[in-house]
Amino acid sequence: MSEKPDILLINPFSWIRDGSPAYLPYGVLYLAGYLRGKGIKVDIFDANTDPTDPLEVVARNRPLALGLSVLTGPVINEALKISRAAKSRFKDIKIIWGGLHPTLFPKYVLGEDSVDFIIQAEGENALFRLMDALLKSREDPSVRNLGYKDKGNIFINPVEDSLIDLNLSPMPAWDLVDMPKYIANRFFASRVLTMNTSRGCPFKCAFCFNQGLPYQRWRSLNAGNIFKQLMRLKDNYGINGIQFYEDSFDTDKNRVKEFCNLMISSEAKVNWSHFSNIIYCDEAMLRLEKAANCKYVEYGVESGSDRILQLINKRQDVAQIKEAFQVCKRVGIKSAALFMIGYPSETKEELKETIDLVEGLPAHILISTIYRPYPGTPLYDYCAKNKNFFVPATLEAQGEFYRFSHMKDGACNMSFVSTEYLLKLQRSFYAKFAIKEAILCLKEFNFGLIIYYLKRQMKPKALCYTIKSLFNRLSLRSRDRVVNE
Ligand code: B12
Ligand code: SF4
Repeated sequence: MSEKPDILLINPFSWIRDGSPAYLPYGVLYLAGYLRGKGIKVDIFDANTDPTDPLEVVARNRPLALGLSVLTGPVINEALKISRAAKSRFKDIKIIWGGLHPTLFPKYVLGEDSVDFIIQAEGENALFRLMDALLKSREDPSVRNLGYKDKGNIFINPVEDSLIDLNLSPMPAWDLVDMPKYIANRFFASRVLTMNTSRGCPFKCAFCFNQGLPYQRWRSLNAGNIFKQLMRLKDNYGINGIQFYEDSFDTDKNRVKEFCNLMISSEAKVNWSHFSNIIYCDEAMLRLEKAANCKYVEYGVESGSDRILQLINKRQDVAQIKEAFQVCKRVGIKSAALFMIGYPSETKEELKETIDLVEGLPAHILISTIYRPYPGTPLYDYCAKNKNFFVPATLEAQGEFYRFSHMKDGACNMSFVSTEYLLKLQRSFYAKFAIKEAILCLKEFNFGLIIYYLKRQMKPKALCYTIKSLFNRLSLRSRDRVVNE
């Protein structure tokens, strides 16, 4: 850290895969770039790459404020630990929470003693205005998106409808995090970083937080700016792959076309991948993407049951899903199928339809998660009404409840099948995923990645999980065969 920052943005420990974090924390990176451009002194403490106690960093720098980035997951508990420790040691420090959790649960978060302010929704403008006021030792309760406390009462201001122009904003402050640690060896390139070039999503899936949040309308960097960011990463960090990690990369077809043409004409030699929607699948477009070095597309398949697809308001049916994966195969782009199990009211027969669908798809990667209700979504309301579901009452319990693959008791199982079956099924998908990935590495001659996977499997915990998954897979398969005979 060069000079004393006015605000220290904190990315609390959130997710590490095999010793290194895979996804850059674009929330704090964009915020830091923006604040810096407005003359606020800012630094980032990234707990995913730095094992130092964050309090030591605070003690050394004594910033006026800490800004914690918190989504709805176990990261809540990490953020709580930091906030409480910081507040008890440095009484005057202002603690601000931003990100999706305070956006969705403003009252719960402001109810926490150690938190002074929350900022909902898009953070740039509101955080700048709040910091500006704090630096001038005044209060500005009119800031849109702000939540605060006064004499024990909680106030939550309306959410701003006008959003910043991403094309006029500074680049993310990559220089403030340990970038080499984020460079990942993936099957489609050996030095991959993530990029985030759009916000919001035009779809309205019934389980997704995007529902009903007005600021979530889709907006993006233009093709020229995507290309500029990509080249900056290539020149500064020597990468040869980019994973566009955002809700809906290809909503604007012209943007993607222009970007592809830039990649083709510049001969940038960077492979890339992105998320997409089944209904965006278009053979001509994928061919252009392939010519521009796109190697891999991840689709939200979600379910193999048309009833469930309707229930979750996913604008696709099973026939369209099958066709999209065939198109990828024809074009020669690798594909991933992302799907969930354990939807409210889902039956064993419907789960079987999902198994049949995803296992029959020519997808290279399968990623399954177990459904969890997020407040603010229609499916959450459905669970509250039909399953008597309510959000855990404390922040700690929320962090625990929204843990990935965590399902210790039946309390959060919204489906009509047993929790045991869901967990077994998920493990069995993991086994299939591991096998598919191993085959892919062999086919691609990616020996670096093969060695890396072998090393990973040597760890007792990982080995146990994989063996258990394989057994689960075999036992579920033989049980299904018996049932079907
Ligand atoms: C990259 C990513 C991850 C990464 C990194 C997360 C991170 N710290 O950035 C990792 C892999 C860690 C991750 C994990 C999980 N993720 Co995730 N992830 C994403 C993804 C695809 C992109 C995030 C991103 O870069 N956005 C772009 C930036 C610019 O936006 P942003 O982060 O929201 O930041 C803006 C504002 O929120 C705000 N803000 C953010 N931080 C701060 C801090 C302060 C102080 C202030 C004032 C403002 C502020 O200002 C920013 C700029 O405007 C999103 C999809 C999405 N739409 O965002 C899902 C998403 C955030 N993830 C989601 C989920 C469910 C998870 C998991 C719970 C999944 C799981 N079951 O394990 C885990 C939880 C991990 C944990 N330990 O708690 C959901 C969140 C739902 C929710 N209610 O929170 C999303 C929205 C996906 C979805 N469509 O459902 N995720
Ligand atoms: S397409 Fe993805 S990000 Fe968009 S609403 Fe559906 S689940 Fe959410």
